[in-house]
Amino acid sequence: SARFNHLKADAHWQGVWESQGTFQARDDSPKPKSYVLEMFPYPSGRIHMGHVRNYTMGDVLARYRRMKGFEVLHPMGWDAFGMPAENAAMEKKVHPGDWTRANIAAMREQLKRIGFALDWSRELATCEPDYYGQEQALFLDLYAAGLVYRKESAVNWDPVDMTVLANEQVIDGRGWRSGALVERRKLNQWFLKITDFADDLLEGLKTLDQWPEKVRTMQENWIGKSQGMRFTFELDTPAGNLTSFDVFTTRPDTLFGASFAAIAADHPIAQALSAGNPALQAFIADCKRTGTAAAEIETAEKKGYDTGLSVVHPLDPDWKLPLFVANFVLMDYGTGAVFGCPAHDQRDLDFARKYALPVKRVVAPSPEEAAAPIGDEAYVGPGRIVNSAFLDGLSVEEAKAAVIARAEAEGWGQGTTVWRLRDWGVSRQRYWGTPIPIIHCEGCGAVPVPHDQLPVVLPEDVAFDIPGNPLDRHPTWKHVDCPSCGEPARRETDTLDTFVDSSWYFIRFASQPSDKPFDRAVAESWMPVGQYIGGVEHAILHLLYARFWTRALERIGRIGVKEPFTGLFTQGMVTHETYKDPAGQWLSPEEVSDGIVVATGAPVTVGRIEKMSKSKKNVVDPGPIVEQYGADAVRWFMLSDSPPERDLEWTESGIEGCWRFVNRLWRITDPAEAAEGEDKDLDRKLHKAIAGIAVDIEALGFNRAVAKVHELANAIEKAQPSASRTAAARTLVRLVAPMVPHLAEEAWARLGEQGLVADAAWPAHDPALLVDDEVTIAVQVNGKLRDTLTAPKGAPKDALERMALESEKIARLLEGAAPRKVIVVPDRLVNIVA
Ligand code: ANZ
Ligand code: ZN
Repeated sequence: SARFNHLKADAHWQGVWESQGTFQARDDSPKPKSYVLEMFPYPSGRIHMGHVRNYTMGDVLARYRRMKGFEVLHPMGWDAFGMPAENAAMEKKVHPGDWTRANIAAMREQLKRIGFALDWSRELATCEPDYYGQEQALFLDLYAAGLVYRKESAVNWDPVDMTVLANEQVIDGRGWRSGALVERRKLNQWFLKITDFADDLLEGLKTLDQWPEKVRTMQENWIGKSQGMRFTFELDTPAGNLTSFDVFTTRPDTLFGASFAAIAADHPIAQALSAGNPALQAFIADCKRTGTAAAEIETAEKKGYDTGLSVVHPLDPDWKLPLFVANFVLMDYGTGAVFGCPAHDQRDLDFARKYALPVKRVVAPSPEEAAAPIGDEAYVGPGRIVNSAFLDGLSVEEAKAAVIARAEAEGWGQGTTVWRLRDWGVSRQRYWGTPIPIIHCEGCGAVPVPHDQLPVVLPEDVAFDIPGNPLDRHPTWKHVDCPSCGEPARRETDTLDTFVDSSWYFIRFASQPSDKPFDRAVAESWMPVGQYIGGVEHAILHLLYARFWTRALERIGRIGVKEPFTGLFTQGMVTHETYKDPAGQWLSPEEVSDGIVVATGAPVTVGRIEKMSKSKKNVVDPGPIVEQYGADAVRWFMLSDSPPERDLEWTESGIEGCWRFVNRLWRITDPAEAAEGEDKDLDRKLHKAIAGIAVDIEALGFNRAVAKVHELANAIEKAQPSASRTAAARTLVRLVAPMVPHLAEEAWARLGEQGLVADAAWPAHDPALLVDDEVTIAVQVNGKLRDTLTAPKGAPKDALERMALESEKIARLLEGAAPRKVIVVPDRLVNIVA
């Protein structure tokens, strides 16, 4: 039939793949293995266009690799713990588990409707005890190995909701839900020793040459290795019994530009000075009200309290620097104390301008600028040291080394390596997460839950009508006997950060026995993930935590892999136009037609093209689109036009165009009757497409692959009937199979081919046909035509001469004698004078 019946074909082939287990990955396969993974979704309720784009890319690669003879693991699961389920519980009075599982069921059906080549037999959800129980086992193994510890640490506390807030839940210093001013509170929390691996995580980045440069740089900066110096400032007057304190700097070269010293609000010296000093107490309390997010501290107004004390400059005993307590100095970084150099640090400059402190340049980008004044911007670039006694004329790096050498020789400081990376705090005071498998006993301390008592299962009967952690106020759950001494004890009521759940799910996909987290040998047969695809929003934390967790498992001997993802691709977003009505309210695309509001006829203002988001109402739900146009048209749209790393604008005309093209493919892949004859030009185009599309898919250049399919389709349509044309039309089915698999299966069956196109081999290309323009060269011996050669157009003279002499016929004629002379006319002939 002329039209591709997508409704029938989609359902039919999805059913066939499922019933035949086509995409089930076999652990014991003799084929080489390939692991293709997309970041698993959070089960928010519906699949969105971003998911469709992400999973379509992975799907094309997975299907292509199968055709290339690999045993492919391409699994799917659910990152199912987290806040939104608890929010739904509070707002809609539905249990987080019910909400989550219903969402998973709905989203699973939606994904199946798009025909992804997924191994559903390995599906997992992190909220189920068979997953999180194994995570608890791993957590305890890491605990036993000393990679987990507990310490007191500051959190953002919402005094109205009586809950701890994540940094992103603090907006302008207020709780996102309650609007209350957030306080800093100290709580005992669990930490994972990611800092133990800082050097290795940094070094490992060098091996990840199939990761985007940008992501590697982001990770490098997050780990933040820097060379610095610690040194001691002597106080001119003691603070309580304290007479000195240490500062940490990454810029010892700027020491002659110092104009003040500053300590954190919770520094012991600030604490000592605050006794009997209400003004300082008030200042310290004010500092504590600011959140802990670094970005917040960066943007917050710099404030200080002048202690009236001063410190002695270590390079000049007569030079005194005033000592402040400052809100931008953090207690848990470096030593909680700094020297301020306003000319070369922006925070220090803002601070100095506010408190009228001296600003002295000590680094000059050029000799002419040695005395150039500093305006509103600190100079942080390279240059030569000025105004700095024995350092003058040195470069920044030389001066650092010189100051460190002097400090070490004189005994007031020493060089250090410092990391920006902190240990990973994993405690969350929430219900919907993996319970931390620890029991607190008054006599024994923190006792691990014995392995045979895992999993520690979340209680079902919890209430969300009052704020706080439901686990904490559950009447019975936390009351248990100590596994060690048998006395009454209390369960840990914190749950794990959901980033823990996503730090090893890819290993569990590879192997999921019921009695342990994974089987080492099986997991290693699949790992590492060869191609990981996901959003750039996970470029730092998720990827770093997964790299850490894998290394931690490697260290305790559980797996012989350190880098979990050898290839990484971060895809762009799906965008859409935005619309507003005359009153300035956002309108959804369905409410708009031809520039007017459908319901009222009022004119519409078309706004910017932006990432699809609920808040701007510019979301297009893939569900109905798939029904209307078919899975293949939607998949084709996702791959077309934009390079996959760039944003892709969703348009109605775009999807219509894709639908038309799918129908065109349906017609083209039906070569009517067998025709005779060769069409060299079309052969060449076909083989170029075979080779080129393979290269493009391998490089995730899907839009280029799509363009090549278009070119080939045009060429086939234009060609006269011939055996070449028939072959090209038949081969085209396999070339588009990874992208539009339903159409391809249908066309494959129509051609009378055996089995599934999903199981067919990728067509082979003939390298000889890839040569662009060929010419026929006449080869003469003593003026007589003896042979012809096919050579690339424009081939150089010496190459043609060599080809001619290597020809069998010619060699026979010359009988080993060297030619007297060879005359070459490029692109035409070679005449050998014997
Ligand atoms: C003097 C100086 C001069 C600095 C200069 C910078 C530029 P990164 O690179 O992020 O590691 N610092 C040290 N401890 C701090 C703390 N607890 N809270 C806030 N700031 C702190 O930053 C290191 C620099 O941050 C250190 O180097 C110190 O300021 C500041 F031209 O020392 B610097
Ligand atoms: Zn005990």
